[in-house]
Amino acid sequence: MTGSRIWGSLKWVVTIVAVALNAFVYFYPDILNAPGQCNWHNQAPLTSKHSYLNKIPSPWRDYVLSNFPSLRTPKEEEPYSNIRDIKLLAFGDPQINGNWASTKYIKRLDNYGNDYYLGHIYKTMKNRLEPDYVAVMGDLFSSQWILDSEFYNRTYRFVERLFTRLPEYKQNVLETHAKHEDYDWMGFHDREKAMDPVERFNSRVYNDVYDWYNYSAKPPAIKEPLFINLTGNHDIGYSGDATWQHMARFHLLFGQNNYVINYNKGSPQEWRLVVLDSLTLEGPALQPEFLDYTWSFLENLRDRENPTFKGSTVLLTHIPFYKKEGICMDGPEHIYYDETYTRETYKNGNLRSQNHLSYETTQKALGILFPNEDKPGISLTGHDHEGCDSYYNFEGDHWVASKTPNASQRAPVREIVVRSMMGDFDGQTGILTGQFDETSSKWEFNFSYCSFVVQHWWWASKVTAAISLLLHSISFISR
Ligand SMILES: *[C@@H]1O[C@H](CO)[C@@H](O)[C@H](O)[C@H]1NC(C)=O
Ligand SMILES: *[C@@H]1O[C@H](CO)[C@@H](O)[C@H](O)[C@H]1NC(C)=O
Ligand SMILES: *[C@@H]1O[C@H](CO)[C@@H](O)[C@H](O)[C@H]1NC(C)=O
Ligand SMILES: *[C@@H]1O[C@H](CO)[C@@H](O)[C@H](O)[C@H]1NC(C)=O
Ligand SMILES: CC(=O)N[C@H]1CO[C@H](CO)[C@@H](O)[C@@H]1O
Repeated sequence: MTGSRIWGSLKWVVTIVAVALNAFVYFYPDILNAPGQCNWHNQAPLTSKHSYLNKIPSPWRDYVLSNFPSLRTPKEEEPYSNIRDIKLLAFGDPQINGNWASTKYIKRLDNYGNDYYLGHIYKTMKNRLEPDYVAVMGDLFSSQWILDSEFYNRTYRFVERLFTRLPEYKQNVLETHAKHEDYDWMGFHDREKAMDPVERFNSRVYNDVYDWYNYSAKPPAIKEPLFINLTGNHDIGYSGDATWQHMARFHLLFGQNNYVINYNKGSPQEWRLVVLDSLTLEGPALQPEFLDYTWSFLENLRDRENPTFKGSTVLLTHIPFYKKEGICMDGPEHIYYDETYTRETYKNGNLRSQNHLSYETTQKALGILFPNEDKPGISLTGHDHEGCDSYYNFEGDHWVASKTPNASQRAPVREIVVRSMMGDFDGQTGILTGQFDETSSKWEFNFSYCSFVVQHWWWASKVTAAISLLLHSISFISR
């Protein structure tokens, strides 16, 4: 073969590999996962706005329409239903890193690519499934020991690269980042301290909110899913080291740490979404006020909301509930600062880390959060990157975690520790579907994972595409 023929075949081999890798990366939900796993549970067949596409027999039509959202009947034209399925995507602990002066170039490149790898997962799943809710399960960042400037920089990446959204939904982040001034956490501290406990609670109760920027917008006419950010130990710290500065900037850019949203109140389809800051339930804490606030939230939920609440609860929180060793990867563990920690001696005795909530906290919190014995409940958490699935059964006089449900005394609460979306855990998306069963008059919940692969495949798709483009340009120029 002559040189130019070898060159010509190389060019096409690279091109074919690039096309194959890109197809793989864009269509991974259907290629890598069992049928149904990357869809809502019992999802109704999709329809197209082009009638000739509706003639394609299923399941092929669904494959085509899942992967090419622009061919679908627009969401706004869906028939209105007052019994709308609960459609939530959950992303476990992205933990994005930052760059320091000492960070090597290869690591910087890795961090840069990782943002877009995670963003690719979000974009693919959001376009495919059009969720009403998206929750990031805490540990948004890799470290709580960062300055405000770095906090702004990572939040900027969070909205620009990972979880992209329309401009009006990220205006606050972009403005804060552009101003780049240290946040006035003292002001936040003063306002919080002065607030009456009932007033604080009332400011954490919402009804039928589907859009943070327009409370009257209702699905399907919402422009973005309701985006929920949870506090993680890497965002605000464990209670033994969480400061007012941590709490203030989290509230500024990611929202409140505790709140409840009631849906369909007073109707059989009633349910609620509770966001709970599990980092500030136990101490000893550096700022004991945080524990007061979170417990006060739970107590007010018990006294003010529970008496009129008849539905199912969907709980979102970072730290899993107590369970015996062996049920999940992480067993129970609490670590406290002691005299061997000489760097900041004022923390001695404080809670330094925890894998689970304690047994006592678990008993109390589950009782308050899931008050209705006949209604199934579900809790999604983060923290343990491996993920886990178990049930809290009420047996005798207390809640016991088990791999299997036991409904003999009351409806169990399922706890799903959402496996991380990081490349090392195969870029997971957790898909939670809630469907109202008319016969039993109850919400039923189903959960599945849609898995991607380690980030190297995503990198390979970009690199081969770039090389292929380069080879084509060279051969075009040198013709
Ligand atoms: C944040 O990003 C800006 C540039 O956008 C940079 O000047 C600043 O040093 C960064 N902050 C930190 C703590 O690295
Ligand atoms: C808010 O939503 C309502 C109901 O969909 C709509 O009529 C209104 O125009 C929206 N307001 C804004 C500012 O987008
Ligand atoms: C979560 O954080 C994003 C990014 O800052 C923000 O757009 C969104 O509104 C936040 N959610 C809440 C409930 O504040
Ligand atoms: C289910 O719970 C009941 C008590 O409520 C207990 O007697 C029974 O042994 C449990 N069943 C299993 C399989 O654990
Ligand atoms: C765990 C769980 O709730 N799984 C349910 C998912 O949906 C199927 C079919 O409706 C049920 O049979 C499962 O029990």
